[in-house]
Amino acid sequence: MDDLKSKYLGQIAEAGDENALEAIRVAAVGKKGEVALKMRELGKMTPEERQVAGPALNALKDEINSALSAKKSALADAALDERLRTEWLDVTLPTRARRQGSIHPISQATEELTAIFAELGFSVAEGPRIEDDWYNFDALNIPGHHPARAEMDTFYMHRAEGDNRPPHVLRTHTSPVQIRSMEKQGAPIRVICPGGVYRADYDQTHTPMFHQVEGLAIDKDISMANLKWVLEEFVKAFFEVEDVELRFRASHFPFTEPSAEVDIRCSWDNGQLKIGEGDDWMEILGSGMVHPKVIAAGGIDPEVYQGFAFGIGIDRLAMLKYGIPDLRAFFDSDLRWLRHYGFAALDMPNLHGGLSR
Ligand code: 2NL
Repeated sequence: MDDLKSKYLGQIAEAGDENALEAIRVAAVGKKGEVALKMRELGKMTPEERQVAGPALNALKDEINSALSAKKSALADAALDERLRTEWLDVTLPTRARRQGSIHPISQATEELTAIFAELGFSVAEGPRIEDDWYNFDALNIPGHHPARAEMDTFYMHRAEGDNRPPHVLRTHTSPVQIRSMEKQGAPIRVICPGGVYRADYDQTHTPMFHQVEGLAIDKDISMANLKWVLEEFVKAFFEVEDVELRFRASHFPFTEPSAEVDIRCSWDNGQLKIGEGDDWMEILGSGMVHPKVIAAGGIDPEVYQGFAFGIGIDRLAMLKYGIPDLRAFFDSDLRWLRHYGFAALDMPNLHGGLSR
């Protein structure tokens, strides 16, 4: 019996893993193990022998079992120590790069065109998006009966009962900012006014809020030749082309006389727009010589001063420059488009569903 004990305790001490331990358990104290065989021999013994051998076998069985479980937990501890030793994290490593937000294409276009006009001597002015109807319409020689004033086209602010202030509107162009600039600064003046404007229009090519930049230059001898040069310089710089050709078409705006719509020479080769060359023309802006009534509305003497003005849609400029075919890419909550065009502005977590694709 001492042989059995030292044999199995020795094997247990040597066992390298749980499988080896289990094999030892089966061989030693399993149903058909060596201790069980010895137990069966008890029947052949004399009662005296049995009284000694029985408890001794039980004690042996207990001893082997407790050696097995002690060894089992020692093996588990060793395995854990080994994992702790080999599996580790370097908490000082830099984190995975997070995609940063980036500028929206309309903001990008606004910054670029502002820098270009700054080089041409234009300062920048901003103003309120809610205007009274004098700044938005009357000062711009848009009479009370003009269709642009109708609620069909213009968003009017709700007015409480007894509110006697003049009607207020969401500005339909940034011209009111130029009127305010004339009032504040007087002549001579060279200013651009970029910003959001509102019209009650919504379809494939119109959104109720869009962006415009208007320019104004007033001095004692300003002509349409100055307008043409400024616009040429702007178009070349903005679209990054060596040369452009502009075409002025007679038009009408209440706030300019004469008025011209301006096209740039371009080509469309299987969907690819090239600016400055080709046989096509693309309208990009409206312009003209500021109407004397508008100069007077800005507090400047139209007998002494005259000037030019123009208005350009920024959203469309951005679409043309960055190759974005659908206006809705700017304003939809579907982020795939802006990402597609390299603008990841909305990739910030927790905004529009965060980083999900
Ligand atoms: C267009 C037309 C234009 C102006 C805007 C303007 C401003 C003042 C006085 C006179 Cl304060 N004119 N702005 C002039 C001509 C055209 O915009 O179709 N824009 C996309």
